[in-house]
Amino acid sequence: MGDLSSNSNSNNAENHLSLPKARFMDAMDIVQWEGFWFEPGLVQPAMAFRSIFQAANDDVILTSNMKTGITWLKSLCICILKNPKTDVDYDLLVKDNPHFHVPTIESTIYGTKPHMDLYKAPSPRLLHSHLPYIVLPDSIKNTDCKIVYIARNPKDTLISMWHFFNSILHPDQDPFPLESTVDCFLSGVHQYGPFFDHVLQYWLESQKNPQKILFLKYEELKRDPKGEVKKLAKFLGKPFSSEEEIEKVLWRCSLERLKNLEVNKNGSTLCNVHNSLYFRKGVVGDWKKYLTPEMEEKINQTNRIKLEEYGLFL
Ligand code: PAP
Repeated sequence: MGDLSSNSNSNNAENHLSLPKARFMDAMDIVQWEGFWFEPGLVQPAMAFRSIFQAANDDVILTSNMKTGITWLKSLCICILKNPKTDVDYDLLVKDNPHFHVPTIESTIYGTKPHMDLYKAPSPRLLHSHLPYIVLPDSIKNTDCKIVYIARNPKDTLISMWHFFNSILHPDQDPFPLESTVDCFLSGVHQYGPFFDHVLQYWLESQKNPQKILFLKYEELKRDPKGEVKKLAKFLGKPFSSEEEIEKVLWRCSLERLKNLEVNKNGSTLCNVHNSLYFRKGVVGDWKKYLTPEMEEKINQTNRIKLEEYGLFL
């Protein structure tokens, strides 16, 4: 089995010695903090984020578990908030991958030294976090900044994760068996897991405070892109002024277009992960090609117990 551990793990060993530990897929150590699992090197940056970060009222914080469509959401928000309206041909997405423009706070900011100075970033700041709601800094929860969460059907999320982990293995390493990947996913012992608790926390918070947290579903974005993107822009206080504007944003952020941009075909942004790995198929129901009926039923059962009970259908 391959080793997915990052180099930063040993540097932060002292920060997680007392935390519960497990192995993810026999390939990577993970530790539990505040009820969720993280690669060890992420715990200290996540703690720093929680204690140091000061949100501003006009910040926009995107949040997600892994592989639920954040690259798409980042792209859409870049177009809505960052591309100047006065220059309709200017397109930040051509210059860099969306993960470059919208840093993932715990890893990209607090996981590097010296920390990037977030306070010099132009307003409104557009940032992202994979962290569960429970560990977000109080200043995010207590200021007027907005949160947008993107959720995705657990079966497609799992298959997307499985492909991603297989694609970063060394060529001589065997792919991860799907069956044990399903077991890890359902037991919650994976990066940012349990998946279901992560989604549920944001869902419940968005129900309590819909002005502050917009809860989007990947499948809805695929089914009704115009309607969902209109909703997003309105929530961000930047409603579209014409149908053409919406069409343009959707085209700019389409998977086919982003995948074929030079910067995404050949560049790399985060931890030497090749940009092309963020763009695969983007098909709803892709899981049908891979999961057995038994695996499907196990996931459906967990979905029913964990999410449908709370009125959330993914
Ligand atoms: P991350 O957690 O590594 O950042 P994230 O962007 O959340 O990944 O999810 C990746 C998924 O979104 C991939 O799904 P797939 O494996 O099922 O294909 C990827 O293809 C999909 N994706 C990326 N960009 C887009 C886009 N512009 N439109 C639709 N889907 C997209």
